[in-house]
Amino acid sequence: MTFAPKVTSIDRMDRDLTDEGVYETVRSEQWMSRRGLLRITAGAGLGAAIATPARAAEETATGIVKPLPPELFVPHGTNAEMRWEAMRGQGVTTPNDRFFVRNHVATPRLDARTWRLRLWGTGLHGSPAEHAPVEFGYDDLLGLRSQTLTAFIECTGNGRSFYTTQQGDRVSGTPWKLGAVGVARWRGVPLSTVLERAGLTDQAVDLLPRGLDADYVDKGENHGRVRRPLPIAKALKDVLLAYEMNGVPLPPDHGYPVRLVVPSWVGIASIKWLGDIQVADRPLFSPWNTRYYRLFGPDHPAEGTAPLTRMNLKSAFELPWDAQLKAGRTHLLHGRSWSGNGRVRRVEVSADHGATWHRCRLRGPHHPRSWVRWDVPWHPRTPGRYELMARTTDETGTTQPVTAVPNTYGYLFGATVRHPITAT
Ligand SMILES: Nc1nc2c(c(=O)[nH]1)N[C@H]1C(S)=C(S)[C@@H](COP(=O)(O)O)O[C@H]1N2
Ligand SMILES: [Mo]
Repeated sequence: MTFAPKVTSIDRMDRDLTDEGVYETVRSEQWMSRRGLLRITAGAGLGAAIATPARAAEETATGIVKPLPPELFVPHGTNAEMRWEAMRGQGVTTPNDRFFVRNHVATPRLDARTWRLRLWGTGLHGSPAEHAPVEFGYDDLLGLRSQTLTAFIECTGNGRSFYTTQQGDRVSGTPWKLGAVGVARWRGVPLSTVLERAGLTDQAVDLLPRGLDADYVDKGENHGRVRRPLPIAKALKDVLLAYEMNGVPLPPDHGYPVRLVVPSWVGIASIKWLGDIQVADRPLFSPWNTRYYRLFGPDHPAEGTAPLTRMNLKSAFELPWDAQLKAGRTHLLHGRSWSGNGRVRRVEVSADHGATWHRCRLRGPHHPRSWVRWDVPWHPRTPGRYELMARTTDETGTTQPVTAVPNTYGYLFGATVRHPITAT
């Protein structure tokens, strides 16, 4: 997909402002020089008053609407992880019935006929914060020129459990294996189109897209509705306001009627059940870019790293955890690899704890925002327990390491995963 981003004063700067680390420095500098002071806003105020109240669907214990058959999913509280064997024999995309769900609270049931997307804030022409927001209905979006994009969405904590099981690190959060990722063909309107129609100014710095699901309360503390600042440079580059997933309207659990798809970035950026977007001429903050989604811990700065942006590299076998395979036979192993940095270049598999690596055959398309399918033959000679490892190298030359540097929330586990197999 190619977007023609609008050139703003921000784009003209020569640093890569689609990277939030660099961006954070630059925007702080801009703000400091412009106002002489860095003010912190959590994006409260008008936004709260203009939100459409969302009716939560709590019919199920998980708050998830779609069925979660045990052959496809492992439930984790309000979330559901895809079992990797469910991708065996599938095409590039993850069918909607098995796409993982990551919900802070229950899936809200929204009505597209009354739904509105509201854009407001100091980064829009003639719309200071106290003025009426610019509104788009569902049909308005359907009437704009659409684009499609095949991209993965992956939870930042995907693979988190391996910090503990492989490395003995203590981390907090949902103990995902590798199933908090999926690839879909998303269709919708480029966010840049809607921003331009809403009257984006050259002064706009940050967006704060916010969901219509209920407030997120963590250990008694109410953080308000799920919302995470997005730099204008990324918003104008390749972000989609998606209303379709794999050829059908977005299912309720995946953001109906409209969600953001922020390719290659941490899943939290892809706000579901989008209700409003604050457009500001200054940096914005929310708990999702201050206290969450930075790396904390002994190996990181005390205040945490810059907010996380791109996902890292991972590889997964399309096999059950603890799969049983016949010994004395050759099996064609299948899997997928992906990287937030761009295209996957190479995938290798080891069955001897990394002593020797075998190059996999890459199959089908491998687009920079998606994953690539691969296969490799494997012959377990004798019955017993094995560990299969897969690692990938992407177009930047980065390879999955043997161990991952830990962080307290267990984000971005990127090391090779040791997949247990029993040969019988
Ligand atoms: N409004 C809203 N948007 C959200 C979330 C949420 O709980 N509420 N979860 C985020 C997180 S952490 C992830 S990983 C992705 C998951 O998308 P999926 O459930 O469609 O797989 O949605 C993101 N968008
Ligand atoms: Mo996530």
